[in-house]
Amino acid sequence: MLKTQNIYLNYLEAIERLIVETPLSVDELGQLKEDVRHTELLIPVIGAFSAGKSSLINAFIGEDVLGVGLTPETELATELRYSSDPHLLALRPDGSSERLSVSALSTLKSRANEFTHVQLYLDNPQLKTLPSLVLVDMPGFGSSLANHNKAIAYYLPRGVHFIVVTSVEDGNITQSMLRQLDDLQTYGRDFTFLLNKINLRSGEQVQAVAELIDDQIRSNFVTSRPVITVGLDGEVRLKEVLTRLQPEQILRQVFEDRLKDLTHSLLSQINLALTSLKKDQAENQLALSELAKGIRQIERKRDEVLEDLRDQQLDRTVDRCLKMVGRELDNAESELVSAGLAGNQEAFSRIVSEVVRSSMTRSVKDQMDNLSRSVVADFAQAVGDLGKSMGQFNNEQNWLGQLTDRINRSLQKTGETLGHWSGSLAERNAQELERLKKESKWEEGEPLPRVTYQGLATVLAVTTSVVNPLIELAIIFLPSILAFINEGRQREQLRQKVITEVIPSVKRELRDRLPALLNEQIDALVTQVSSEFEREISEKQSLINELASNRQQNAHAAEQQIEHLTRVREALQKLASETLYELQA
Ligand SMILES: Nc1nc2c(ncn2[C@@H]2O[C@H](COP(=O)(O)OP(=O)(O)OP(=O)(O)O)[C@@H](O)[C@H]2O)c(=O)[nH]1
Ligand SMILES: [Mg+2]
Repeated sequence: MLKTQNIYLNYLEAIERLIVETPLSVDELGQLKEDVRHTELLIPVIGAFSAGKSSLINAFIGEDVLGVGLTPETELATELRYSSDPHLLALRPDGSSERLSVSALSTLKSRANEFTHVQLYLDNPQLKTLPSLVLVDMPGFGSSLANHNKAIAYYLPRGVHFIVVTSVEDGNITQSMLRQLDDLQTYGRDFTFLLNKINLRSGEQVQAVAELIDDQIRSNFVTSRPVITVGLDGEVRLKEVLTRLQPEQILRQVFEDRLKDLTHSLLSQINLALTSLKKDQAENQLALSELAKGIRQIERKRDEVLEDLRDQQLDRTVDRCLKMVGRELDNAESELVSAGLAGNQEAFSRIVSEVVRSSMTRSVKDQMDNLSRSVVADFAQAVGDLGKSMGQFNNEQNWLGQLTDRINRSLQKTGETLGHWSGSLAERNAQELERLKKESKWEEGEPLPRVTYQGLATVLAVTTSVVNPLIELAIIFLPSILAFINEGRQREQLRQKVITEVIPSVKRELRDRLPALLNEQIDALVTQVSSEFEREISEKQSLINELASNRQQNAHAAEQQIEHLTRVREALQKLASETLYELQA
């Protein structure tokens, strides 16, 4: 475990002890502890087939464990971890796994379609020195399209940092790679660029390629980054890259906001409790009835928002996404024609699937960003009166503003970087909603059942849940429109075919599928936002209620409780400033 993980766990446990004798509650605490404890930082190694990804990892660990070869070799993404008991687990889509010996790794290539990925446990000193970092050997672009897509779909939202390997033989960054890098950028993921196999070229040639690549990175990405050259020194170079990653800092980025939010929530509960204890019964009753009104307003608003989204926004969102995909497919026209002329169906399909992925990811994410912000603002406006009355009651003027910020922030969270999560949150939440609908015999038009979310349906989780099934569908229907490729056409004929038939039919297919997928995810997002507001309000209700019932039993208790809560507040503030605000690496 990393140092930061230990510090954060200790912090959460200290909070647990602090609040044990108080009416304060934090639902999130248990889950947060679990997440901190089990977090691993996944580092996928990506690149074209034969770029030397597996060889590089083999060199780093000093064992020839991963399969290496001139044809596409790695078909299943393979995670490497340390264990004193060497073995491998091949994981199936349903979450179950098959335990095998390490030597069985090579036999899995032919069974790739049975599994989602492989976890390799090696008794290896190099891996032992990498606590919480998990290298992932990825299939290259050029492995079977279905397997490659499966790996990218799984690791794009989960990887925290990507190592991008290109062979000096390629001469530059290919279109495929540029699209992949674009996806990383959309997901807010950083990467390190390695120019590999430099021992195959002269120093001058390597220099020229490195400069060209540097230009490409500069013109395609906001920030430039060094191109690291690797020859026969892979072991040392990869180690340097990993050392430079600063896992402690990545971990802080993943958890710091959640820990701060939890702390703020507790401090604001303490303030509310102190106010409530000092006010008389009538004032407390008034606050309670305002809070109850707030909950009703949120529920009303939720149905209104959902209806508006379905009736007004959905079509517009679908149109915007499709327009973007259409434009990018048009841009890829000459690339598509070349693949067609070469009679390469696989390459043709790959380009279509990559273009759809990167443009869809970007446009769905943009749309969901806007949508989630406007939904949060709608709910905040719906409880504007409650905001004012809480301001008066508790002298907490900006409660609503802070709540809005917190919800917005958590929707923007990278969310899924936690490697142990099996499915996306949005998926889990959507399933939960379905379960509750069935259980309550819900019918169209009725308010949706309340889902108690275990975490947030973040914008990225939602985007992933829309884009991945779309890509899978795209791969399934593509072959039927690609039969013409083998008919040996001229360039101009092919171009016409691509423009008038292929691109329109891809768009048609997407138009058929996108609305249902979007609709489902928008529902999950709105339900998520409304339940966040409700949770915050009902937390206040139960706190005031509990204090009131305690007070009826024992009038002296109020004084003692005020004293105790004041001490808890001091201790918490001290602990928080030591752990979250002064922590150095
Ligand atoms: N000359 C030279 N050859 C290398 C180097 N690294 C890898 N190779 C060769 O390149 C070929 C491909 O290497 P792999 O490690 O299988 O490449 P990969 O990126 O894992 O490929 P896939 O798994 O197919 O995506 C093998 O024949 C290696 O021997 C290098 O640094 N220099
Ligand atoms: Mg490989």
